Amino acid sequence: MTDTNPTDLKNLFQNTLDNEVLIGLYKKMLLPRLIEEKMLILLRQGRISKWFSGIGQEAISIGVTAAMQREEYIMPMHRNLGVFTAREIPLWKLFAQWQGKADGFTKGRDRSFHFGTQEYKIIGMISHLGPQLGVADGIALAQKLKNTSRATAVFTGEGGTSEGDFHEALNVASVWSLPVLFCIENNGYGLSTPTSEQYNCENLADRALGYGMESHIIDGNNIIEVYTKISMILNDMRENPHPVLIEFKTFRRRGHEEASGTKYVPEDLLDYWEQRDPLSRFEQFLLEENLISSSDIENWNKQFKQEINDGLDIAFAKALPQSTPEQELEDVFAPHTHHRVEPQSSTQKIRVVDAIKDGLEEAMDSFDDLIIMGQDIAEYGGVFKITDGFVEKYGRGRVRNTPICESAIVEAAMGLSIAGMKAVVEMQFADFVSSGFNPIVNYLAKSHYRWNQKADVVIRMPCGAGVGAGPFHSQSNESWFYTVPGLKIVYPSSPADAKGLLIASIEDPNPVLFFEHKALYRSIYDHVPDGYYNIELGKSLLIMEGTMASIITFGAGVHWAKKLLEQENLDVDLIDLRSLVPLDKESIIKSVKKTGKVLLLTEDNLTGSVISDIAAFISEECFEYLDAPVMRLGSIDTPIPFEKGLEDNYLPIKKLKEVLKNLLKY
Ligand SMILES: Cc1ncc(C[n+]2csc(CCOP(=O)(O)OP(=O)(O)O)c2C)c(N)n1
Repeated sequence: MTDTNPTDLKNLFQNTLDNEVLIGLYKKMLLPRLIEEKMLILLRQGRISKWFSGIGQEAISIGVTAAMQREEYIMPMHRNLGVFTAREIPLWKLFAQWQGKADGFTKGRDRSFHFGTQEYKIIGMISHLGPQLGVADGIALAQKLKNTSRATAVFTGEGGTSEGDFHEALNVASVWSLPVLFCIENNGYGLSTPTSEQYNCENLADRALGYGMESHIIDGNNIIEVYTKISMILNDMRENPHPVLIEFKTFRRRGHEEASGTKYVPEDLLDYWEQRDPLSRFEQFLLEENLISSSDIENWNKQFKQEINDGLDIAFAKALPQSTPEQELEDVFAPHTHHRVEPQSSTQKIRVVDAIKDGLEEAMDSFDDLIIMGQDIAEYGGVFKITDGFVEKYGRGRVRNTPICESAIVEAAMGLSIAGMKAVVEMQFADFVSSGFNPIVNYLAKSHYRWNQKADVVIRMPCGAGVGAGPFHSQSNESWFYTVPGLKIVYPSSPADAKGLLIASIEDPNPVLFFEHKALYRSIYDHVPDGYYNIELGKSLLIMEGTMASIITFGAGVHWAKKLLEQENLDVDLIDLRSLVPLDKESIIKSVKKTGKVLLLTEDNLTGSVISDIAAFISEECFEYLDAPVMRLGSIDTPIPFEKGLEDNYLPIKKLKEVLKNLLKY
């Protein structure tokens, strides 16, 4: 609750602004209010499906957007209609978006405000709320690295501040001095949960102290206060990049979404805030100051209502998406054509780790906009020493130690991509990706399909068992991602492949999970070409050629199978898939049709593993060519144990010979 006397308008709006600015702010607030009123009518008529109301909160969206420069990114939430209207997005296009029309911002693939538009420098939310905040960090990082003197504004409700993403994003922004304006709209309720059940401190702005960050509390229902204070704060942030946390005190006057109502909100609270309506009170002030007249108000209402109706006419007449499964599939990934770069003839015999380091270095030399981020990767060189010496060569701007916050860093990588840069994120161990799972599967994976935004990010995943590292440092977790459309999965088994595939993954504008088997890092040597070269994703490699059966595998499995086939001198095809998405289905089919028998081998525990899916595919595609059931061999369905003997029992290596023998005998 911000002021005691809601009618002392002169005192409330202590005005230092030009009349033109004042009237502009008023009109900017009026438009979203009128749109909302119209939407509520359409909702009741069943002509739109859902509505999240920002009535009573317009001063925040409008004040912040008006204070931002047009080229600065704004990242709104579900109650920030004013951000979209203040950036002057054509109304018909907004309406078409809400109606799921083909000409909306997502071709009908996502609803309401879940979209971004580079044209208007607005990056909308995903439903999960918090990831916005870390993405803002990435955009602001790009601005800072490019010395643009631009700030980035991002919104959250007070409910969203309880998510880990909030903490991570603020911490990263503070540690890296990023020019992010974090705007909390504290509107009293998160769905039905009052603030008293959401957090246990007096002001959310106080949290800034813990992050070493500047903060302010602003009356979110006072457009002059919002606009003037935010303008000043932004000027300072542009000159001297640093994050600022703002807590706007306001109130959600309608239900969480229209249909859910406000039964749980005390009447007197609603009355209190109705008297403090940001639009009507400001209107009253402008009238009292003789800056506008009743007929002005009438005219603007008429004009805006006409514009809204015109926009609705256009949107309602627009077509629904006419699409085919093929067209939908085409948009899952950003288009990318592989341009083969031939390897040089000179080679060096090096290990997998050296080859990955080489590949990263070649990519850093080739892409000035490539940023690497990860825990302990700077001076320390990463726990596997892959980035050793990188800071000296590329500087701390491009080789970034991160706090322990996988979500925020994946989100920041997404933000870099939105701002036109490339990112490689090193997971210290693939196991820890679970702490950054949400932005990978929900933000990176879906953004091209949803609104045509590439996620130019490679996530390096040191994975796998065989090093006695126990349940949290040994997992093969590629299957966690295999089921998610929009992610590429690459998994090399040799040094030369690791280098060429890593470079190709970095060239690719899509999100790639790049698995690096730790047990192979220092045990496998190979002649690796010098210089820059790439290997196309989605092409398997026939490691050994035979006629009796096919072993199809990847990662460490390639070496287990190769050793056995060489020892036993067996006449078997050995296919190293090298990438799981895209999958080289053609080579799989060709080999199975030739041999008629197939063993799929994985290090992952069998249930739900990638090979299980490939087995189903082979059964469907090659049934009449098979002389034996499709066989699968993977680890047992337990967590990976630590002790060497237990780990040996877990892994499938010991069983490989017998399973293969049975297959050949079948
Ligand atoms: C991770 C996640 N959990 C739950 C939800 C469901 N949900 C959507 S909005 C919302 C309330 C958000 O409250 P707040 O952040 O205060 O924003 P407000 O709606 O009040 O503007 C909830 C619980 C969600 N979208 N994402």
